[in-house]
Amino acid sequence: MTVSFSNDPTAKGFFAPTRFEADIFDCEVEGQIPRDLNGAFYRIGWDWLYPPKYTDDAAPFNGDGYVGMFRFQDASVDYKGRYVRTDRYLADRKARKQLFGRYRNRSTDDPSVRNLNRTVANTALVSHAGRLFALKEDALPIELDPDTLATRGAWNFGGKYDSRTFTAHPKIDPVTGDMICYGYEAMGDATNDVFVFVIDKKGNVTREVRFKAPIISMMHDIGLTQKHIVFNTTGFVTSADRLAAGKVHWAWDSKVPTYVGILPRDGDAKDMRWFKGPERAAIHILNANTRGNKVVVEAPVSDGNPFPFFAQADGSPFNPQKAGATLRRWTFDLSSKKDTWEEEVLFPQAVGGGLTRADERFWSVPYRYGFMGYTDPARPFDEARGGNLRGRVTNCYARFDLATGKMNSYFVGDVGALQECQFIPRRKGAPEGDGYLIGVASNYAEMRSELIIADAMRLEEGDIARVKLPFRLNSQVHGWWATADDLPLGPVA
Ligand code: V55
Ligand code: FE
Repeated sequence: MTVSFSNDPTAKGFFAPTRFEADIFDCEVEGQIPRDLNGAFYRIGWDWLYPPKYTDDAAPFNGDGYVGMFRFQDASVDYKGRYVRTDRYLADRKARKQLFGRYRNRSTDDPSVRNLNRTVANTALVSHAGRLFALKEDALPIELDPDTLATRGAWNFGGKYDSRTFTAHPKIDPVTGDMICYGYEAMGDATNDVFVFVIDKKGNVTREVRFKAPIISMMHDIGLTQKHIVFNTTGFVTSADRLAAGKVHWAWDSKVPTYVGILPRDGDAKDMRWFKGPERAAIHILNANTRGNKVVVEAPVSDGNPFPFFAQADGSPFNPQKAGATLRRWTFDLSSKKDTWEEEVLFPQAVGGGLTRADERFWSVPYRYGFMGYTDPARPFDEARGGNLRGRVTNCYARFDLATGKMNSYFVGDVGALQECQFIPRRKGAPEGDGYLIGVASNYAEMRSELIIADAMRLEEGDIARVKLPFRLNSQVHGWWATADDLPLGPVA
């Protein structure tokens, strides 16, 4: 069989699949890696082993999971890149071709693999109770070896986790170490069941709550406070009919309201309170707090479909004006009888792809800072060296100060684009936001990737080091930082 990616219009140039695995001992570095940066930055995204079967697939989100690790120690860094050995990847390798069909639609798979776990595990990572997991919201977590990145297989927490799916965005309560997680479409494709779990710091399931969502939609992330868990629906909807018709799992329906369910952490499904609002996409949640009778959620929010590769349900064209996300505050008043909430746009000048991160030691507790990549159209872009991407690349990282309303920015330069940022505390016990902001940058002029390292408190001064890889990295979705306190990290090779 001839391998050709000509049917995937997104797999071109810098975005062509890389299809190799890599080990670099002692990477080339420009600048000085801080000596107190000790641990592993893991990143995950997609990289097609075999081309998608269909040109109308939601190809970016359907590609094989590929994980990278930047391992920092003694002011040096090593890099490792591996495919996640999912059941799907292994079946495709054996067949030497793509056996799987459209995004999250089993009915489009080759009959020989209809009963296989078809997850690509390409979305996010989490470490908890000494284990590292690759996540995608259509399946159970896949455990990885934190040193070698070898795939250990799906994990159901000793059998007590009985949802078929597991979110890409579990939250870890910094006070207790509990992991608060859930699966939507928990009873299978196109079910409105959501199962919520608490997993203690030893890795045991200690609590489960089951509820039914008002619609079947992508419920990608949650807000966690010390008192509540906030679940929001989106306009990405599906149905058994849609899946039987062989379509991509989601279509965006502009007529679907946004429902937000607030569950008390010590409550049951009957204690859930639902609110209803206009067309919105809050795919990722920065952080949330309960303040008296109010639940406050801060998140990058857009007014419509943020992803051009998911079609509009009514057949209308993708609307880029409604796709950009700004950081907004949603306030829910639990003492009011109303089923609506207040929305405030906090930083209208920073419009981005919605990949926000917190200093996660402050998840659910009072916090001050948020971080997010965004596009500053006023910054220069060198089209002669970088190509025709002016105004379209994520060229800045912002640090939002939610106490003062001030924003500080890091600019990547005139031939680059930034992937999701990662905040790393300078040391255990450092104040909130005191540390490093790192992330992978695409260098379009030199067709290779760099890991930039900036001081999170001095973003406008530029990076303090760049780890220069001699090749392009696959497109990242999310990253995760872990130290030897989180994972049994062995000695650096
Ligand atoms: C997201 C990403 C996914 C997915 C569903 O960023 C949602 C949101 C990379 O795959 O399947
Ligand atoms: Fe996500």
